[in-house]
Amino acid sequence: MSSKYKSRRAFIADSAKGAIAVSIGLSAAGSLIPNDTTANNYSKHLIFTNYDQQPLPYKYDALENVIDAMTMEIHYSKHAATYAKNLKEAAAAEAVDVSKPLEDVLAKISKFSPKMRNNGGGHYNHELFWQCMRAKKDNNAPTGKLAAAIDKTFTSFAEFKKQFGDAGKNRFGSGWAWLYVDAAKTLKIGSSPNQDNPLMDISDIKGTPLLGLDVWEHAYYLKYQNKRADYIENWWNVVNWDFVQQRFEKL
Ligand code: MN3
Repeated sequence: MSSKYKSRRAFIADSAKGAIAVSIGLSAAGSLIPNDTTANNYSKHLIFTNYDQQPLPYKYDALENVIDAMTMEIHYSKHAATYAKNLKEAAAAEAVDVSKPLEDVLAKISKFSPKMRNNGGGHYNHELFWQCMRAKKDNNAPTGKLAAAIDKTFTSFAEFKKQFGDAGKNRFGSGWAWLYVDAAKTLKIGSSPNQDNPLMDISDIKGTPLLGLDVWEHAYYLKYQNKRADYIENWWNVVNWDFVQQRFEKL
């Protein structure tokens, strides 16, 4: 628990109108995101996450041969559902206005509890992750402006996949690999531990995520066991490049 969080909670506890006081505090700072000192490259066009778990955009067996149906079912209905449930508990306890996008909280996550950080990240990351996938496709690759930007930044799609794969393979323990856009509008590859992500003010890598890969063991262990590299290699076949490209073009 950060000292900032303790003081914030103490403030809430001391105030008979805690929720009102906090909401005034937020509006006094203007919108939570623009002109923020964290300098996250946060694009309002990419706000999409609310606090409720959204329906999976395909059936559990849609990614079969890459991610098996049982893994998808447990991952979505147990792991991810629990992040959403715990996030809402944290939001209630910390007087967060859940009618506003979750991204607002992530950008100032250092001011909230570890429960908010872990479950807010967990919920956001998984909501994005499901959208980043679709049924297996041959010769699956980005097209258009995103393909051109990837070639320009990483020299080729093959080199991009190698670097992104390395980010996932080299993440020790649990975490995520990301393709994100930084404040200078440059495509970047990075990874974050646990359920952190580039939107968070505490993150070592900062920007707007375009594509995320879950490398927690729960994402692949039933089918791949210890072979994370095989999971990553197969995962390229189910990446929804249309979705990633749409995000890129909205920036
Ligand atoms: Mn997961």
